[in-house]
Amino acid sequence: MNKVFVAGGLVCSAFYSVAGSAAETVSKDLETVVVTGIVMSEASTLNVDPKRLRQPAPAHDGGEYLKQLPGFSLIRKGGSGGDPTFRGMAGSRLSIVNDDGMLLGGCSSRMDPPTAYITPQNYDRVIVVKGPQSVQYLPSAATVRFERDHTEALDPGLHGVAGVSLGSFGKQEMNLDAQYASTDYYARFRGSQGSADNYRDGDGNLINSHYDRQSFNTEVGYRGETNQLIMSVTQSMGEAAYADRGMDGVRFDRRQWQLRWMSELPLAMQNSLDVSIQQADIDHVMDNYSLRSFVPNAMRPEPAAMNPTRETTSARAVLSLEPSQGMAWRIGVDGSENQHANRMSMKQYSMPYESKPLLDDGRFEQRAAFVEMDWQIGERWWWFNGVRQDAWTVEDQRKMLMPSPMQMMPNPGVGEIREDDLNSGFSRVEYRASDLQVYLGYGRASRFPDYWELLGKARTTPMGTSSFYAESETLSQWDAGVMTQGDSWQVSLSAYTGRVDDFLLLSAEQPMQPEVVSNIEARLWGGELGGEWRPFEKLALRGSVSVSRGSNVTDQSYLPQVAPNEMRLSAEYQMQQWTLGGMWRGVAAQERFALNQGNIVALDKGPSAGFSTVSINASRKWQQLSLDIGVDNLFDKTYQEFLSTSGATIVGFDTLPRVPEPGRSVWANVRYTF
Ligand SMILES: [Cu+2]
Repeated sequence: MNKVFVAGGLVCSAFYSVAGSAAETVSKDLETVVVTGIVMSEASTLNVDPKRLRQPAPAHDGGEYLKQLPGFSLIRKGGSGGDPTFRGMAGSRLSIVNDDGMLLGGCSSRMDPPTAYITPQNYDRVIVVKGPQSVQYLPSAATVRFERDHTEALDPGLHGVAGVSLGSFGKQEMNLDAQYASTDYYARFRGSQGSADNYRDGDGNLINSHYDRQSFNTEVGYRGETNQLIMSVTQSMGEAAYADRGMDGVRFDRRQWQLRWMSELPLAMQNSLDVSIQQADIDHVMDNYSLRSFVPNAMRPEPAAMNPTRETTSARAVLSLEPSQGMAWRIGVDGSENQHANRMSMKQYSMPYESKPLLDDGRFEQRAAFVEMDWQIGERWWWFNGVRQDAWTVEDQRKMLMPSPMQMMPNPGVGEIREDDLNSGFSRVEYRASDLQVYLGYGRASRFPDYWELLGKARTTPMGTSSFYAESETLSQWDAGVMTQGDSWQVSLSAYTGRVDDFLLLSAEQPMQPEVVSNIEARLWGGELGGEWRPFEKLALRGSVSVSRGSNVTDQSYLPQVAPNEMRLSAEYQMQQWTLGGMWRGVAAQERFALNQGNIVALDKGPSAGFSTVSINASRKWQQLSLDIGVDNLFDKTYQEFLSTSGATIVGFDTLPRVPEPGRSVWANVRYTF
């Protein structure tokens, strides 16, 4: 098409600056047949299609989806809303970018990580930048971008995909992605509806885990010769039961709109300007009586409910320039403001929370400027660089603190404001030939503490004061990798070693008291190894191994919430019209833990046993129709992931030490492309 969209692609990923790179072409060919297991597209970045099914069954939220990728794990809390972790890093240590915007959940107990609002099937692409090797978004240990394609050529008329999934434990999901385009204008609608009943583990234990969610996105756009304008509105609703806590989420409402303008400026060089603004409102309610039985007692005669909300406004502008062949610059600014508020009732029958005012409890403001430069320094050598500065302001607006469920006290720090300026950056050298890619990079990511670390749940510091002044943490990390391939095989390895200064560690030191936030020094290392071999055309064998390690240097102990070693082996065979696949997943025991320490999502609860599971699937296509069927946890094993949270005592359910994974489940998915 025209130039602006070519340049727009540069904004997406530094990698695509290498026009028509042979390696990219090859890996895309491999990707088209991948149903089970993941093939690395590059050593430093993962680029996957969320519409393509993975084993296990089609994921219903972003966390469940990411769990399938090497290096990722999930902190399970029930049937949905799990928190993804990558290389032992969770919460704000992962930047989750949703169509170029940042979205923060509202729940002070972390029922709604950003990925809880993401329906993977409604996106076109998921890109994971491993390590602090990008400065286009908030500095973090890894950047995960869920993206919709705004740059593909428009086919006139009506086109889209409709899908239906059914599975064990009452799981059902419907998706529709439809687009209508004329020469210059288009409209696109994406909707999904999904629900599930409580699942059972392999022993038949019922887990409080049902959910019901809907999500709708409408986008209208204009695409001219040198200008592109996009408006989009998203609304999502839901409710979810939790197996690990005393409350369920009865409302997860999100309203979001976004305006984006991409343009080519009349400059002497190839360029594009990408400006976007968006606003998101989250309204969340959790209680202990709507989705579970409430039993009154002398201490708690009535049920309780909480209604936290967050309003986020964010904007960004990025100018991409190509002053010469083999050189690309991205110069950008971004900023965001979010206001969190809350109201609650411990006597929901006689004094419902709805009758109370919403009270602001924290306000965050962030401004940043960044520059990235891609420079081709030889026929096959590239040098990538970036620097970024963030300025943060946060206000503690909590009038009252609730150090325990039965205790309220005035907040001595109300109205206090703190500011911080943080510097981040990276430099990476890459060698890129069609059969070999190698990279070595060093990055530094300075992260300002998030709402949960500073203001959530009246947390304190080791000195006993409010955690509002906990230090920002800085990750300094080396990342290296290699990817090589022959006619019938491919191998990739990525490895990292890093140091975190002032790592924000949460620990529960006394029961029923707020957690303590301390700044420690941490060390990290690990990596992912993956490969594919096609002994003959119809058979593909794949494998991956992930290893993550972390240590707490200050206390001479392990870093908590780091997943154990994991291996996946899968096979895929073409038999006439059918593709048959199977996957074996083995997870080692975890003996490296730090009891009662962790992050804003969960704390370590002790060691975990190793386990392995097997899943199988089959798929076939008839022109526009495709069918996928599968069985997860084929042998109905009872197992728990190390990172699962501990089970809560809930009427009608057994109390389990860790939330178990689902037992055997059968699923089927039908998709129609038009
Ligand atoms: Cu909640």
